[in-house]
Amino acid sequence: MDNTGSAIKAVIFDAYGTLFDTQSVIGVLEATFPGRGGYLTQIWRLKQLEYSWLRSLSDDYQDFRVVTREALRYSLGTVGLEAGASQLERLVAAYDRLALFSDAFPTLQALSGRRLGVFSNGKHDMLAELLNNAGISGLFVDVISVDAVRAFKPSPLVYRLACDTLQLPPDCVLLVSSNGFDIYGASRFGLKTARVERLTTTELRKQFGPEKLIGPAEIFRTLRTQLEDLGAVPDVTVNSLLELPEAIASM
Ligand code: LAC
Repeated sequence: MDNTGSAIKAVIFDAYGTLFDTQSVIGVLEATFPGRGGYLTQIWRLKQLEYSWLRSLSDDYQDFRVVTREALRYSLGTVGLEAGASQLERLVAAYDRLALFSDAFPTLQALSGRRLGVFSNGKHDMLAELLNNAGISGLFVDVISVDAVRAFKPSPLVYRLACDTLQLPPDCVLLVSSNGFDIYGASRFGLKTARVERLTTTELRKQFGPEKLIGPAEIFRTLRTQLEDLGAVPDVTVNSLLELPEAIASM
């Protein structure tokens, strides 16, 4: 599969937030709850990840669709909204049709000589829907779901699963992710990491200041788009997936 002579033998992509834009649920939320789509989008995603960590740490695993549903129910409930079971399901299904970031498809095509995979918190059925709806399932050799070890990122169990599935040592696997907690976990486990920094710290800082109105989107960006300050440093940082093929060529 890989005839590039590179030290990197497989490139695995995080799904939610890296290949796919979790902010794209705003349309269906806004259509369902007019005037509330913006903040619901942020609370939902923040809570979804928080619940993944809570369930993983408490050894009380439920798959990512369940966690996504629970997080949405929590988000609606805290702001005084209700959704019936079928409406809740329809909203959760928005996670099956997330928008593919515009830099994803050309990058995956440019890397087609390599062994490419998806490595995600999503369970296989959820990932299959997502990849099929975006028309990119054929581009990946491996689709690795944390569900096999019943733990979520950044548990070391999931990075071990990735290496075991690929049958490769960690330093031959490159994880591509925009999620700071994923870069942190993968790097601690010994994987090579490429961080996709779509929003630089300099640009983020410009959004803040005494005279600026700060909303949920800005708070989300401070919490989920930046490198975690926990000591792990990615092997490469790119501002767009489009920079990835050249970055990998030099690894
Ligand atoms: C994923 C989460 C981290 O795709 O968004 O694994």
